[in-house]
Amino acid sequence: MGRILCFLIFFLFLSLPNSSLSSFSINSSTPLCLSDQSSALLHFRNSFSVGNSNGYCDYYSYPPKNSWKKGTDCCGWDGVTCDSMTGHVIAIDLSCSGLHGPIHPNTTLFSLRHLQRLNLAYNHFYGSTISSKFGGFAIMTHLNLTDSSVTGNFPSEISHLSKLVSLDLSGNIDMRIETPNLKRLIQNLTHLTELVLYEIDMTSVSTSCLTNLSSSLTSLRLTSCQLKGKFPDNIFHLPNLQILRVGYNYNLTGSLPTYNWSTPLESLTLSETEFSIDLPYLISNLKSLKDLLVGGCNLIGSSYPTFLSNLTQITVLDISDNNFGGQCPWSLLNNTGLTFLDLSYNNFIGQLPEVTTKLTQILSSNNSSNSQLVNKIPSNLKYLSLSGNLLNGTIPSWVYTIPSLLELHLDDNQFTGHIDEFQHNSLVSLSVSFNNFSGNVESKIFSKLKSLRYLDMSNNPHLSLHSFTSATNILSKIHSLQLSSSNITEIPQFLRTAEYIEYLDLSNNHIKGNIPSWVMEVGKDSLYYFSVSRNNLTGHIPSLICNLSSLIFLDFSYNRLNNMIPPCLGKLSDNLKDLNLQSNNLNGTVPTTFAKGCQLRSLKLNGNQLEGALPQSLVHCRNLEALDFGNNKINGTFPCWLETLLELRVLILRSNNFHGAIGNPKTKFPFPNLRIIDLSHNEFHGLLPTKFFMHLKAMMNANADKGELKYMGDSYYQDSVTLVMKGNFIVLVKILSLLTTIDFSNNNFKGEIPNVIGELQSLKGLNFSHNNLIGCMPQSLGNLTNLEWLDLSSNKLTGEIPIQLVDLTMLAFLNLSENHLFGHIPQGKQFNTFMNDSYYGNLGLCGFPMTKACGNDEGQQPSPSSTIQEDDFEFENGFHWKVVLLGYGCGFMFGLGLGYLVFSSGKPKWLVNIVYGGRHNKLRRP
Ligand SMILES: *[C@@H]1O[C@H](CO)[C@@H](O)[C@H](O)[C@H]1NC(C)=O
Ligand SMILES: *[C@@H]1O[C@H](CO)[C@@H](O)[C@H](O)[C@H]1NC(C)=O
Ligand SMILES: *[C@@H]1O[C@H](CO)[C@@H](O)[C@H](O)[C@H]1NC(C)=O
Ligand SMILES: *[C@@H]1O[C@H](CO)[C@@H](O)[C@H](O)[C@H]1NC(C)=O
Ligand SMILES: *[C@@H]1O[C@H](CO)[C@@H](O)[C@H](O)[C@H]1NC(C)=O
Ligand SMILES: *[C@@H]1O[C@H](CO)[C@@H](O)[C@H](O)[C@H]1NC(C)=O
Ligand SMILES: CC(=O)N[C@H]1CO[C@H](CO)[C@@H](O)[C@@H]1O
Repeated sequence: MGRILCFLIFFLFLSLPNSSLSSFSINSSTPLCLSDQSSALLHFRNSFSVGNSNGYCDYYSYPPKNSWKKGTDCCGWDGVTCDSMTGHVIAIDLSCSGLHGPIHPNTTLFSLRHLQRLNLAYNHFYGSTISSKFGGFAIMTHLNLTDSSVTGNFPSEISHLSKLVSLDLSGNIDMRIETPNLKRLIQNLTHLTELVLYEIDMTSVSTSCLTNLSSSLTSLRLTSCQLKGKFPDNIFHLPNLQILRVGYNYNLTGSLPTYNWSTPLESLTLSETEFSIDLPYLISNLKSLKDLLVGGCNLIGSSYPTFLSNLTQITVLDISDNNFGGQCPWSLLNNTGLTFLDLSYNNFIGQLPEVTTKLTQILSSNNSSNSQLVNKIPSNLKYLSLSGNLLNGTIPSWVYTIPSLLELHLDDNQFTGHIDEFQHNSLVSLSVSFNNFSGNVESKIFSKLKSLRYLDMSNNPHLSLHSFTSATNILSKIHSLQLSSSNITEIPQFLRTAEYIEYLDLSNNHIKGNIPSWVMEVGKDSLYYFSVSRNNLTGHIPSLICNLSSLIFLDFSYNRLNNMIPPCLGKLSDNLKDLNLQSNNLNGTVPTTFAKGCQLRSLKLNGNQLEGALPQSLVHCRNLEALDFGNNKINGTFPCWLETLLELRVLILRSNNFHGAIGNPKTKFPFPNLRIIDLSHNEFHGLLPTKFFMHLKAMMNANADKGELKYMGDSYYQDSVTLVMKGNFIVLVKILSLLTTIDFSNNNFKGEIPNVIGELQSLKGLNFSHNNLIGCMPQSLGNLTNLEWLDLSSNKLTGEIPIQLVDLTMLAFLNLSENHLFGHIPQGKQFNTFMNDSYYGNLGLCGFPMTKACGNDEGQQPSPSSTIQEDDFEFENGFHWKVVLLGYGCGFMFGLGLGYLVFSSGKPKWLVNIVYGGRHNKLRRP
């Protein structure tokens, strides 16, 4: 989606009627450049170094501007325009010039007082702020700093530029605008026709300040600005507005005018907003509409887009992600002007239409009423996405011959048949993954695709890729290759010359043998994502891997790699964010050289033969979210030094040789974000770490992130861990950030379960089984209302099962077996679903489902959700029950622990009888 959006933005740039580039032409009759201005220009340009240009400029091959030389007439330099009368420099276009470095606040640029147009777009100004001195260009009409890495607050002085006609500061994602400055700008810049601020942070902007936009405005572009609140209605009535793009402001609400709406709007983007849109109404009103982007919108009205066929002028249409069903509106393809069509993520059915001549049209209309026809190849189409629908059938031949196509997305449908030879050499991005394509993919299919950068063919189980992976001399421009789950047995040979490869996913195949060293050579400067997870790789991980200095994500998990982890991997972590080597045969120690500034976010080494201690240098990795060292032979004491990692959510030390007591936190706010901790199957001893439990803030707030299900990890990478949940091993492919579990099972923890455990209210799983815990089950367990599994088995717990547990309505798994619990098993709700195996080995428990009955009055079951009031026990038989309960009963804070003493010493049996007998009237001590 991100890439698509990116493309969209690039693409829409291009589709603007007048590119500002063309307006900087050099007039042959201009007088010579003034010498002070010439040196100011040179000084300005030379204050930057010249390096790589912005990706946008590469993509569209912007010409270099090389003619700036001392001693030549500056009015003849590329991108410089002088006034024909005075010789003053009035326009500078240094866009896409690869300028690197900050703009100094005292730069000589500001001495060029006569500037009317300044374009510094697509350079790298390294987080410079926009100096207030920009406000000194009194007669400036055009200012363009798009995508040039300027940051900071938008200066109020820009509103001094009262002649400004066009302002473009878009794409500077670290720049902010606050309401007062935007308000001032809008009030003072009354000549403004273009206001382009997309991707600038407007989180705190109050949308009402947009109400007074100048009526001369023709273009307003505020896509992805984090705008929220209600979009002013009157903007839809601005008499000259042709371009309105406010999409991807997820919390922006508003509605379209319902009457008297006549507008010259040609381009409208409302995708991914909360606008209510009556699409048929919109289409019948906007007669001049050429671009319409309403992906992921709140559409009201018809669910079948027949009305779309009325859009006969349309060139750009995005109705993705809207639950449209039925046949695709293929007639759109008859629009010769159509350049962009996104129908992805709907429920469209049927087959792609055939393109037909008049003759065959007559023939086929006779015999197949189903088949759809379009007049001719949509020859201007640049982007076609049909991803995520229910389309089937084969890909008709016209699709392979659209002359200008840049992107084709057919993934996630039910297409069948062969993939044919692509005839369009312009194609940049192709995805056919998650379909039922079959047959042999010959390398010649791709031989014409000289510009292809993105290829995703993964998950077509019947596709044979052997001749494709053994081919050489194809796809030399490839940046991203996805061949996951494709039955391939080797790393594709053509990658040997793929010097631009950035993203390589070969996971879940049958690749065998060693990791070839040429991969480390080819991807040296570019490869950032590399997964060969779930293959049959053998041998060691070559230290050459550390050549891949751009790596952010490395996944070699689930192979048969052996030997040591190259120690240099620790040093790679000034870029590396995710390192996954789990389930191999690696031995030796965990790399120790994590340096300050380490960027690591997840480190998964589960299921190897690693030994030695954990390296303390991991604390340099301040962004760590997930650490999984489970199932190794690592020893040492509890790594409490990890407690200062503010982002740490998952800590898994399961099945190692850790030992010793956990002790107390050393800092005030230990593990503030921890949600999953698994220390099971080690040799930890001592008391349960009450002081840590008291601070596990992320486990306390049950409602914090309920609303939407958020998964951990970036969009390109989802975390997964294996946990024991409800008694079974379960691999959680995506860790719900809601999931919180504690597993301390199979250690030697002793003492009682602290009451404070009841404050960890977002816990879904709690496992203290197979330890030496004593005392009663705290009543506070009844507060853990999200609990789905609870295992306290094989300890020495005593007392009754707190009746409060009946209120744990999510509880699906309960194991209290092999303890010294006694008394009546609570009845009702979930407790009716647990069987004997939840309780066996507790000789004192009685009632359903145990065969042992509870004394004489089984008829009197406690009401399911009754909670025990202290008052219930006061003054019966002249005895002060409250005191007794506080002193000896389970589940009352002060009495914790004493309960156990009472029974292990077998002491005041009578008291126990009275207490429990008094409560349920049916306890019989063994
Ligand atoms: C509006 O523009 C005028 C003329 O340039 C300027 O003097 C004034 O300070 C500006 N007002 C604001 C609020 O910026
Ligand atoms: C800003 O400059 C870039 C690069 O020249 C151009 O593509 C874009 O259209 C300009 N913005 C405006 C609003 O003209
Ligand atoms: C939308 O608003 C809600 C509530 O104010 C907020 O939690 C959420 O993060 C916002 N969503 C986006 C994408 O900004
Ligand atoms: C589409 O066009 C047809 C024929 O011109 C017209 O009857 C219908 O109302 C139009 N639909 C919309 C939504 O404009
Ligand atoms: C598109 O072409 C097909 C086939 O000729 C035809 O049936 C259909 O009516 C056309 N649609 C439009 C809107 O022109
Ligand atoms: C294609 O999908 C349609 C609608 O879901 C279905 O009726 C048809 O049988 C499918 N055709 C094939 C070849 O699978
Ligand atoms: C042109 C000019 O005066 N440039 C100076 C601007 O300020 C920086 C440091 O703040 C100096 O290094 C430049 O020489």
